[in-house]
Amino acid sequence: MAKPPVMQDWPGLIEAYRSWLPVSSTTPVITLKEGATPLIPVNSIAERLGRGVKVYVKYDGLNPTGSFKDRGMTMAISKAKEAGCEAVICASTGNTSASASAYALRGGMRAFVLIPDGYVAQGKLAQALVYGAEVLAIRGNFDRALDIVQEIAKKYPITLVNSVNPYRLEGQKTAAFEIVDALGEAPDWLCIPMGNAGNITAYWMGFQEYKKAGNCQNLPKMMGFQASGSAPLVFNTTVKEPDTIATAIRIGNPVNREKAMAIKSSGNGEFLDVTDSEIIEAYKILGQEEGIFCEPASAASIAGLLKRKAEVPENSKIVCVLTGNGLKDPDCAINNNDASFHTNLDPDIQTVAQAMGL
Ligand code: AN7
Repeated sequence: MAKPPVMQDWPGLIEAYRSWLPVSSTTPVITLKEGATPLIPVNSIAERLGRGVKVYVKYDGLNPTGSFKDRGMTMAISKAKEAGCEAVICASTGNTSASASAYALRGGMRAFVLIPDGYVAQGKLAQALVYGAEVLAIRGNFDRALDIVQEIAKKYPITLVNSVNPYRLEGQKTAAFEIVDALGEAPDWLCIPMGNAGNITAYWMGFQEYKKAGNCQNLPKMMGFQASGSAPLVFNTTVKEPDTIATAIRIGNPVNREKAMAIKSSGNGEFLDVTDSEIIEAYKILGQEEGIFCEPASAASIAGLLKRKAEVPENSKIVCVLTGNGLKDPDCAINNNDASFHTNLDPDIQTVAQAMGL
């Protein structure tokens, strides 16, 4: 009998893609075995598009701390460790802080995380606290927090692990490698939510490197989506008071703006905004029709694809990136679903059977 594939064989993305990454034999590899996330067909979305289109989601919410940030953080923290660093800092809408906290802990470093007070989803805040980070909540938004941590990292011997740290993008580009390795080619479209635009930049790097090496023949069209209330890249502006239910991408002044704009001006990218209600509609479709629970920011990739339905090429292959796990934001889930939830029932058979409609 053939031996089944064993997940334990997966060494984490630095080992898996070592020759593509700026690591040497002496780099200490700090890993939680991130990467190797599934590419799942989503027929409910494909059916809405018709014309032979195939749609997959790259479910990066299955990473060890529940988001794609782990791909970048294994690299950033390993390189920080290699450089002898003892503390890291980041600003975060939640996922970066969760990931930085976990990887810094494993690397034996302190983690300081600055977050916008009241605008980080419960699951993410819980993670930073559980992983023992020093959590600093400011009365200000993410953009302000990022300004502060950039200044602190300049002044003190603390390594910045936001996506201005180039090792973050190096790690994150492996998601593009995994997609090509799984499909045998690049998709026609890659649909992805944008906040600071680090991830879209990393994917673009990954696809380009693979194409150059002959691992794929084509490059995907990069479809970047932002929430309408926080869409500085779509409208080519800075948003002073960004607002959206998708708190992960509640960002008004993206730090990777120029890199994102370069993708767009090269003719390989298109940016579009999606409203909160379009995000929630996509979020519900994934939950109710696919059994896939992502966080609202991630659902922007599906919302954007559905909004661009008329432009999808016939028989194309599309990958939507689900950047974060739905469990991160239980409040959003509880407030946005169509489930029948019967509460305060008398604890007897008759009442329960009646509530069941029997
Ligand atoms: C689920 O955690 O910026 O365009 O501080 O958590 O690379 O910024 C999170 C961003 C998409 C946007 N989806 O990625 C942070 C943070 C989820 C996210 C994005 C984020 P970028």
